[in-house]
Amino acid sequence: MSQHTSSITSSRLEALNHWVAAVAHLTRPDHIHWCDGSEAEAAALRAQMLADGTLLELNQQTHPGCYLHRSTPSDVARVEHLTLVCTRERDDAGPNTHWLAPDEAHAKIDALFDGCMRGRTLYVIPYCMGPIDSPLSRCGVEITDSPYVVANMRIMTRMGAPALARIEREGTFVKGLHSIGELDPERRFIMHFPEELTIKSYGSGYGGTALLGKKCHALRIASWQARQEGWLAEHMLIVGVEDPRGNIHYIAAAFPSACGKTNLSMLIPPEGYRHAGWKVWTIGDDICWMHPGPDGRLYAINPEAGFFGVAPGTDHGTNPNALASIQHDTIYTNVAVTADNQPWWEGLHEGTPVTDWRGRPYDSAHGPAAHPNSRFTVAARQAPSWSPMAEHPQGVPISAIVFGGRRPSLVPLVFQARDWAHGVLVGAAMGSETTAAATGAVGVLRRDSMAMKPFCGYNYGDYFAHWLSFDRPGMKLPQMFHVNWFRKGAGGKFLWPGFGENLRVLEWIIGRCTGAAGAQDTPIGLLPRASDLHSEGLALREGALDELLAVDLDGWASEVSDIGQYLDSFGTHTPARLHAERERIAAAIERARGALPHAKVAS
Ligand code: SAT
Ligand code: MN
Repeated sequence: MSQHTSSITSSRLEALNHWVAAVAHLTRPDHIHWCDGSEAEAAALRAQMLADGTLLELNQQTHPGCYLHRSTPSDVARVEHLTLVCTRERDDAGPNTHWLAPDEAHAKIDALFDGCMRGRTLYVIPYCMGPIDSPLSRCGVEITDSPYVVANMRIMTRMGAPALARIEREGTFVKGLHSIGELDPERRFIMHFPEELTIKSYGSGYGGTALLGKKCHALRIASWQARQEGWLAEHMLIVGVEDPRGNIHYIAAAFPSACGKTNLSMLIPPEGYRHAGWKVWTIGDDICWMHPGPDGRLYAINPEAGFFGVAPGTDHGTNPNALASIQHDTIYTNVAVTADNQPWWEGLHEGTPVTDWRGRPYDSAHGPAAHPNSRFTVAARQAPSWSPMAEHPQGVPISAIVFGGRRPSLVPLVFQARDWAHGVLVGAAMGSETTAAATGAVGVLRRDSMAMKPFCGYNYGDYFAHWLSFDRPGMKLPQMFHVNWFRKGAGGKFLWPGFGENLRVLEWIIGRCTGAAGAQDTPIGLLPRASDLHSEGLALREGALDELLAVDLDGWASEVSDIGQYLDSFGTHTPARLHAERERIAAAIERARGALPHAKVAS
């Protein structure tokens, strides 16, 4: 059903046709192609990209259906300072976003779009975020001049004819206009107009800035829609943990980009757990949309259909499920290749790189062989741990919400919030070291509330209030937790092994939800004692668990004071309840410090 016409005949699609015509008038493409999502269409685009070098074939014996894309070296990650939220009122966007007035923003970016598709094809990509038949899903249409974007959107979303049919039925959709432009960092913007449900992105071909269904739609625009409609659009993985009795608890967990969401969502249980019958089911690795259900629980869907995962570090030991998923039908971006043309990245124990991510002969003097933010794009159903519930139109009920960041010091392995308001504070106060997923310095500690700093489409103060609003009669809300896999000991080494062993922490979390696990009360929340964690078969350095479960009251006193300044930075938008919650904890810390001068509350 490939359409080479400039419009689709249906009166219900009038708004879409008008918009496509207006964009074509502005951008002047040579051709317009309406994507139907078919295999024939994908094959034709692939052939075209192989012919023009956009894609390179990888070893088809070892990696059937796998291709490599090398991006422009200056276009390998998100660019936060060029990512704008354009609301009529500046205050609605808040100090957490970069803001520009809508008129000025449109004028600025439309000048870049003017004539930019001359000599190119304009692709119209209708897509659905979420299972095609789910009432929780939302549709969009991306216009792009990049066939690489089309190929990735076909993996990452439900794209093509069924999405167009749903748009025709519903009449509403998010508009996303994208052009790679000249791929010039000086002529690059990613603009969001939440009031118009519109995205305009120019000058980048990188995933998070070019696959508009992902961060732009499913987080920035959707967070705005979610606030208006009473749900949550979050930067969270969704994982199902099945215990030996066959009960499955679903956990949603927020971590900043490149902090192991994909790994946690596909975790392989440690041997003892596997023998006992524990299983882990993947629902999503990056984005979670949660709606209150009729029973007052929060039900979550993964709006995506694929994984856009970080390649470096993915190996048999760290994420065998991801490694198994990406052996076939995968698009690799900016990885290195071996002499026999297999994809390679740092942390992969098999193979030797001969060509680096830029296509140069590999020389360690030039830095890593694969870019630290090199990625794989793969259909979620290729993961051995993919849950059949991921396609369920009602979503899965969430038992626990987990927040976590890279905190080399202070923050314990895990603690539970006392109640929802405390949990919202814990999420709001989240801090993490920056990673290679965005341009700029790596390893700098910054506040990243709910891991949404780069993705919240409106004022964080209002966002905190929206989170608090779920605490109302009739709701059966998840328990909330904070974890830290990244704590370092005196020698700078990680104290916790992470990866599969994280299941021990998830087991405690589930035990807290069901009432089976014990905890001790501390001023910062409820912590497991060492004896509350299942540690059989766990090899830790002497004293590491005590260090991981200790509460450094002096350190927390200054952390909580810093959190106060952070909350103040959102002015009157910060809910009074959040201030009160912070003050309650500050007072509890002071009381404990008074009782135990300079002491730590040890496990
Ligand atoms: O922004 S991307 O979606 O490309 C990756 C990330 O930062 O999570
Ligand atoms: Mn992400």
